[in-house]
Amino acid sequence: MVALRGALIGCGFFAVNQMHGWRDIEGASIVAICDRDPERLQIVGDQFGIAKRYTDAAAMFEGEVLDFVDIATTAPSHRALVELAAAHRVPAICQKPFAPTLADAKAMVKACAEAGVPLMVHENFRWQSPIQAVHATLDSGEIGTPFFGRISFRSAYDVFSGQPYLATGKRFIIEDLGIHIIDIARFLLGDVSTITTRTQRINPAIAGEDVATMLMDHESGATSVVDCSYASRLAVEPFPETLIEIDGSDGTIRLTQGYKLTVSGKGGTVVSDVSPPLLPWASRPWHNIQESVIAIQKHWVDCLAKGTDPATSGADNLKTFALVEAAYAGAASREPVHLDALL
Ligand code: NAD
Ligand code: 89V
Repeated sequence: MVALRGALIGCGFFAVNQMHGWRDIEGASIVAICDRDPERLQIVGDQFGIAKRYTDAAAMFEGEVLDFVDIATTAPSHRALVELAAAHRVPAICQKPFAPTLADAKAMVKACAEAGVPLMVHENFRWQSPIQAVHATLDSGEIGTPFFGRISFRSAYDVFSGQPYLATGKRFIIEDLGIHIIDIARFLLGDVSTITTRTQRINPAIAGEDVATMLMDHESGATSVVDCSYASRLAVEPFPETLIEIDGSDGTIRLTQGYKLTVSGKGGTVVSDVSPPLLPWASRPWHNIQESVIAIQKHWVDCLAKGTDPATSGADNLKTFALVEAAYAGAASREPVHLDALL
């Protein structure tokens, strides 16, 4: 199989994981990289042996023949870069959060649809193996029809040292982390019709909210609570584990700290260890997220080969992104927000 020729834009903190992922995936390789910061370009270029280096994305699209581009910059640049890819008819992966606003995200989906190129949002949390295990259990019918879910991420891990920009934005936990947890809720319980949100800022040293509690009505009739905190000091720091409770008509699922999955269903109670593997290049505690990077990138390569839509296509991710916008609107108004008005 001829490897797809990819390029990566944005050689920052998280892109290193994506570069490791691409190095391990058969069927695709990164042939060029771009960062407007020459220092990051040199660090990542040298680490992964990439000779073709650009400080300007437009010059890279002009100079290279590409099968896809992987955009790993922060949100303010996403729209311009995705539109550039679409103008060159190059399929694009775009990191989360998809864009600064829902209007931008919709324009990006439109640009790629009009150019006839696939667009996937790098929404990787649903690809974590413990989350996939919960999804497979639901699919098996073991607990019947789910009617309640709690998807929870509570931590006091210092995310600001690796990603200093997280401390400075007016928006923090919903936009950066809640977006993943909301997406997991959609993945497990289906699309959402209404969201009610409360936010708090506990850490006085940051600009945005670091606690968010969201109540969601799913179109299936299920109710979920999505709760996120970076202000919760626990006996054993759980970062970056997402904990899950799902109750169904015939049983329950519990994903508890330490990657322990307990399923009480039609066949009795089964407890299993669903810890993610520690890949050779990964490091604890990030290995859970790092493994999901390679999983979503493999999915992208499969989708390009088969001509199918990625699970987290741009169009799909509009529904996750709209929930983020709705959560902020609802936190401000203290009223429930209906999603159909946004989509
Ligand atoms: P970062 O600031 O460390 O890196 C971004 C890089 O992009 C920088 O080196 C910057 O110079 C470069 N850049 C910005 N605009 C550019 C442009 N127009 N052209 C070329 N280069 C440009 O940020 P980060 O922490 O690596 O985060 C990047 C993205 O990844 C964010 O959207 C963040 O939310 C996301 N992220 C995702 C996960 C995940 O699990 N999916 C985890 C961490 C971060
Ligand atoms: O996954 C992310 O998007 C990261 C973190 C886990 C720190 O929230 O920004």
